[in-house]
Amino acid sequence: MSKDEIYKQPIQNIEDFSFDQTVSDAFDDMVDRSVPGYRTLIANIGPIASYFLRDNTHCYDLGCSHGAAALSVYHHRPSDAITIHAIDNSKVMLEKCDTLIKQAGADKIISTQLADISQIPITQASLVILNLTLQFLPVSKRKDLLENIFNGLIDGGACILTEKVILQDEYQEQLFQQLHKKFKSANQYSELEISQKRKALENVLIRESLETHQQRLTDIGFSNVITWFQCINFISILVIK
Ligand code: GEK
Repeated sequence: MSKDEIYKQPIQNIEDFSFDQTVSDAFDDMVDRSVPGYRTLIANIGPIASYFLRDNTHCYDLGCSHGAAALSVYHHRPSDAITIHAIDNSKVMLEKCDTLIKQAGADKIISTQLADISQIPITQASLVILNLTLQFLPVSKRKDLLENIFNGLIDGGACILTEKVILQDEYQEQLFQQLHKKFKSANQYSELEISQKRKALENVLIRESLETHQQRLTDIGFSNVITWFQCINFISILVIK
């Protein structure tokens, strides 16, 4: 795993963050050191999946990156009568995902697809995972995607939605921004790295509040919207049809 040193040196013109080769090379280190609780999320997605997966249905990992969530589901699958679709629109991220899936011997169960998640059909799904992905989709496209997921889920099927959120209360928002920064500093990111990365993400990762997510999901028709995980400003919700 390459160490994430992408923003270590001063950069004159900071470009918008994108999931290119440099990011793919450093991704596993980056996500571990930047997302509080990432390993806990991945470790729990599999067991949660095992509760919801049904034979002859599909599981979708949307914005799969290197396939960590898809592989967690794979390792906890209740049977082989499911297909896991690992989908990402970054060619380089998906190539690495493919390699890791083959290394795990999981390629009979997990199929990968290079696609924009706002353009894909979702059918006969018992579980859909959006682990830190919806935040990268333009806000205007989020409701359509979640409606597509709702329509593609079987009754009792679930969606795991993990997001970095914005807090509605100004004091709490500032506090959690600072606490997230402390988390990154504790993981050996310098002030420069933190501020340059923040700039690169500012137009790319658009946070919404937990309340906004909950309202949208309820409006779409999901019967249960339950927060099952939170670490600072990273929240994962279990949404059940
Ligand atoms: C994990 N879920 O390790 N269509 C397809 N993929 C997309 C789109 C889109 N429209 N927009 C962004 N992506 C992973 C982590 S990372 C989160 C998810 C992060 C993809 C993008 O290429 C990237 O691989 C992923 O979503 C977001 O459990 O890096 O903070």
